[in-house]
Amino acid sequence: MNIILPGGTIGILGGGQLGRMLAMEGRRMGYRIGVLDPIENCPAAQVADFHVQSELTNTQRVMDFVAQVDVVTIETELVSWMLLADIETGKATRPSSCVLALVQDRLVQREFLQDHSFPQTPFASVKDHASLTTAAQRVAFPAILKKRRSGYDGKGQIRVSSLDHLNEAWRELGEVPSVLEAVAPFKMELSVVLARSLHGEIQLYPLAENAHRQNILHTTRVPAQVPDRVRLRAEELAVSLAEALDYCGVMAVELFLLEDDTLLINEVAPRPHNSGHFTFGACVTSQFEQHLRAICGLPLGDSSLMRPVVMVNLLGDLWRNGPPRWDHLLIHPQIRLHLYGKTQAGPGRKMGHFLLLTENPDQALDQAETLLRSLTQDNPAGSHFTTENSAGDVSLTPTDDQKEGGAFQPAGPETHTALPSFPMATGSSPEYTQDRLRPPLETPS
Ligand code: AIR
Repeated sequence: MNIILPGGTIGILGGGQLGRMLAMEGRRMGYRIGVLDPIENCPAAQVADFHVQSELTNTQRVMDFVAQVDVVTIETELVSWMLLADIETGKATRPSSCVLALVQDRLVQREFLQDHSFPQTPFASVKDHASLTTAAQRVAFPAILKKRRSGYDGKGQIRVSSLDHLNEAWRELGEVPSVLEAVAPFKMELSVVLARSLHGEIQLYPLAENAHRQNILHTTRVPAQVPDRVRLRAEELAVSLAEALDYCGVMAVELFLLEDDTLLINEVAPRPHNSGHFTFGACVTSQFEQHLRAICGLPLGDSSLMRPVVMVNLLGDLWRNGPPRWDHLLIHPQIRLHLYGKTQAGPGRKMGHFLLLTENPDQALDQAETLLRSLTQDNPAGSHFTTENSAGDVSLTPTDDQKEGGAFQPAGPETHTALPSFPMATGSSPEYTQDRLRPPLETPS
């Protein structure tokens, strides 16, 4: 394959936040970016060179799109692997349809891990009513029934604690092919994000320590606070997996750390990953640039961490009582805010994230929680949302009235909630000091 240099065109199937950050990094590097996604003004379309508004399943539109680009990649597993197989007969496609086929079906993924002797939790296939009992004999409760396809962020899965409960869950999921997995008694959730180039070169990002809330990633702390031998084992598992898949691009391996320091593989994501968002701001090369380098046949960038960091996801729930208080967050110079440009804020929907760069990873999680809370403290009275549908999604489009004032006016500094003083990361330049650039944190309310 020829190397694709800046000036070439990258086609991304899917236009959510991952596509957006790929597009941002790609455009910075001088690539043209095309995005295919059904939603008008989706997050990636807002920053891409061109957007084809189409369902990911519309073969004709997808093929027309692919004809306009030099290399194709995905930002969601919801792309059909069969369509990807058609695409790759005529166009460089990374990751490959084989990898996607394997990863987008939980059972196939589990069987692949088993065949390659990777450690994982006990599991069993559930394909019909009769297999529920067999599955319950093989997998101890508590367990999780997960649809084989199309689930992410806890969607399409139900935790079960008895056979009756399992029967109910099976009905609730629509009696579709599923997998029953034993709940792993983990003490910590970890992930390894890595990039593998076309030539097999690998760059590992530092091990990430993750916390979830309601099955959705809440925070990532890097470096993970684990002994070196745990880190080395996690890296070894991730590298072996990337090699076993003959992977090209960025991928993430989610892991559970058990009490005895055993590691189990939870799942593999064949794309940049939410737990790798810290790289976009805290590492020399972000996971997004790294993915583009890999799929374009270039050497990989340096994945070193420049500063310890905590990433916090910003979910749609934060918008419920009005716009979050970005002024409370942005008062801190060590914060990097990313908002994805989504126009509807649903409960549990990922709307953005922030990074807290720090020299003090021990305290950073508490500090990040304080900052997160500050976003909903002293919300201006009244909601600025124009509509709310039955799913609880709120539109972020202001009415004309609201555009003129009220809730949309940034509140003055006198309304800042008192926040603790956070130790600054040590910058290389002495002029970037807390005192000179930052207003005092303990502002009286
Ligand atoms: N995504 C893909 N797999 C898992 C996640 N979180 C990202 C992709 C996708 C977006 O989430 O960027 O396009 C979909 O987000 P939403 O809020 O529209 O469901």
